[in-house]
Amino acid sequence: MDIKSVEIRSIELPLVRPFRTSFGTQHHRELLLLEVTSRDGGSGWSECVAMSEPLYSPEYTSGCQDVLERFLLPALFQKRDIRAEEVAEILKPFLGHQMAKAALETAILDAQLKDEGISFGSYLGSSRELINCGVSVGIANSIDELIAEVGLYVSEGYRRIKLKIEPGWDIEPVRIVRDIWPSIPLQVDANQAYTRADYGHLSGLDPYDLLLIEQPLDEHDVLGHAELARVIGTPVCLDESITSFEAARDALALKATTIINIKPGRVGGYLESVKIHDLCVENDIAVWCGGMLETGIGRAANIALASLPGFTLPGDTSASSRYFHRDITTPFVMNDGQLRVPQGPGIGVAIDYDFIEEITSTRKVISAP
Ligand code: NPG
Repeated sequence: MDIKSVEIRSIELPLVRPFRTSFGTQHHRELLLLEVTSRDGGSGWSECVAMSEPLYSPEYTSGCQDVLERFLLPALFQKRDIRAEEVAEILKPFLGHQMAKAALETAILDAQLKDEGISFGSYLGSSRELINCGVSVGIANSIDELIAEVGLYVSEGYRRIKLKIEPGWDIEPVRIVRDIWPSIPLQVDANQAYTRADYGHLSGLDPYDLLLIEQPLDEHDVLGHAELARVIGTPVCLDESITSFEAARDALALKATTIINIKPGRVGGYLESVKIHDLCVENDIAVWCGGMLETGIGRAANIALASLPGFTLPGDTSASSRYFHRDITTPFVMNDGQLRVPQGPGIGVAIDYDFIEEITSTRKVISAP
């Protein structure tokens, strides 16, 4: 596409309930929305999944806005008529900033696919129309609150439960949830909250038949994860450590992970995600699609990705109602624990422009020279 301009907005949406993890509690989802407009009138949307503070990853919303404006957009504007497949290579000289890069590539891909009349799913290699949904449950204030929240999600039909854990909130909540729901697929996510001193403690999760433990150690401690994987029974799954195809390849070679969580923002986009998916399929490694409290715009593309054949485990791809009272697109409604992959061109969902307008705190249009 021949880019005319890119609009970057900051929006803030209240969450239906606070979401507590080992790296903090979210009450709202603040994020950037990008709309890329082409000279022939087409447009494409994306969301940048970075959080307001660099607590999950080094990126954060205002940092993303800055790198987009100062470096990434000027680099793209140097070339007329860009295809989404070229974006990563053009942006490669700028190190890191996967979430900002992913947002730019995704908006361009949306515009390109809308123009060509192709859905994200078909383009990425979707193999089914419905995906199985999991749900991520934050650290609760009490065991009673935890049971109530898990009970709500189980009654709504979610096919897998993920519990956030941290030191002091791990074996006991897992034991109780497993006791009440003996056959529900269950997994835990530590977001790097443990150290190499905790291997013995984490083996205390072994009796509870967990699908996996996600990112127990520091994101840079890949060898630590390999050591842990040798001494605990629960399969180890990496999230924060997998920031690229190369990181995934090396973690697999080191046997630091036997399952991979793919988050397109964390790895620099949907095209890199497909490369990681293909690598995992070749190596017989299960993958699942992570979530970062996306609005309907990011969710639509994630659901398309989660319909690729290697995504054999339910993802953190929940219904819109899990996050927001009102979404910024037609809401994703779960039926029998599944969501339907959008079939329309591009991300394939209708955008609620009026609502976006209402919740926009800042907006800036950056025009190509
Ligand atoms: O359903 O989108 C969701 C949330 C899933 O737990 C979830 N995400 O560490 O994977 C994570 C966590 C997260 C949320 C990470 C927000 C970063 C930001």
